[in-house]
Amino acid sequence: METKISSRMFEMAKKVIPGGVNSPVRACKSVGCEPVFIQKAKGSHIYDVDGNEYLDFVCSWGPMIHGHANEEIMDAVTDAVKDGTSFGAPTTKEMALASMVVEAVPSIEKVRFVNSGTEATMSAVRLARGFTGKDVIVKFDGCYHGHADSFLIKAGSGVITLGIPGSPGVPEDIVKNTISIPYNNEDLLEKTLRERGAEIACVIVEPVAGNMGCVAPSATFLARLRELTEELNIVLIFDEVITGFRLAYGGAQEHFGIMPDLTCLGKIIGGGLPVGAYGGRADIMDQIAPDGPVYQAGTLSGNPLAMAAGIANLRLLQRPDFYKELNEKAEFLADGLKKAAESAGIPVTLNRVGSLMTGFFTEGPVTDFESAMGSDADRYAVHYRQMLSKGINLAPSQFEVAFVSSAHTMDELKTVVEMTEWSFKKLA
Ligand code: KE4
Repeated sequence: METKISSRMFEMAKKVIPGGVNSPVRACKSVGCEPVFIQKAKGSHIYDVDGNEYLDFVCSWGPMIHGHANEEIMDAVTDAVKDGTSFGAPTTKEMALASMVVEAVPSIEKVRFVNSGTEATMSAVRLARGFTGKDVIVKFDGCYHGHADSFLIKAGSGVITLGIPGSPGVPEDIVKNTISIPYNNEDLLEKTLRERGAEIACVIVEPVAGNMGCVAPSATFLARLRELTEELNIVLIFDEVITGFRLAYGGAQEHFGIMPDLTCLGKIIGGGLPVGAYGGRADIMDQIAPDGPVYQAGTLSGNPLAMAAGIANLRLLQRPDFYKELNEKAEFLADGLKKAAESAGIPVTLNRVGSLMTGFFTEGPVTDFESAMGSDADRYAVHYRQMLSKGINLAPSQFEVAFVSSAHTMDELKTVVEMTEWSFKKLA
């Protein structure tokens, strides 16, 4: 692949943007190469500034569940923009999308839109603290909830990839109220919640972890978490920024049948435009200003263009059999990758939930942060570069997930399996 223009763009970008990127993982540091600059995208493909074409499994980190530049979503945004871009006032579009979210997500009675997943989780935690009058929060090692101070302790995406345990700039005073324990460890969870329940405002969890790579909850983990938080007056927050509208139209909470008190959303509900949201029990949400004392605000929250894209995105998800077909494609791909590893004789643990998956370069099983960290990230880096050279764009980190979209065709997935077998054999 000729990437001269990307290289030149990267050098120029680094002069005016830290690291030349607006989000760390995009710098591709952990996979040992420079990022390519994307010119445009359509369906399952992205095209870089040197004219190279790639089959895309990053999908903008989740929003592009229908593939890129979907006609209905483009039309919805094009129509909306003719009426203006932002008013800073209520609109029917934000009410329409809020009604769709309330109808779709089992536990959400009321929802507030913000502009990113980070804003959603940050606001949900403040709300839980305000509602309970307690300060401590519990998260899980390897889970990432955005870059708000309270979360940057053994976070997942970005922090793990760059090997930063927490982050400079986060005051000790903040993280002293954050407890981080291993994912799927029910004994330690119960011990922690019972010992410190009187101080714990909330537990925030990725119901399927996507930021240490794909790690599924054990058969009993989420139910146990729900039982304990119910008993101990602790708000349970599902961070469904990745899983929301991805695992099912009602998200992971529909998929697993577990009802949290608050849910954070992002990515898919914006159809590629900046949106986040937090919602849940009305008695909790009513504590949010202006009706309640817990403050949260945002200039562009509920932006009409983003709302239009989100409405179009969710409408497309309502097609009968959408998730069945999407998950069948993902299952085909995952099975093919497993067979490719077996055929090449290299240890790969393939974790998949719905249309989210990660191939960990380790014997496995991978059930938490520690076992995920046992993966050979250097080997993944070689695999990433080899696949990119064949026009297949994987996540530039062993500790992220691959996303399948409805735009990926079976023929394309067959090609990916073939290229994977070629790459794995070169690694063996
Ligand atoms: P944003 O602030 O990036 O919109 O959302 C933060 C966030 C919150 N919760 C979960 C479960 C998330 O996965 C994320 C962000 N995901 C990463 C990728 N794993 C975004 C990619 C990036 O940081 O550039």
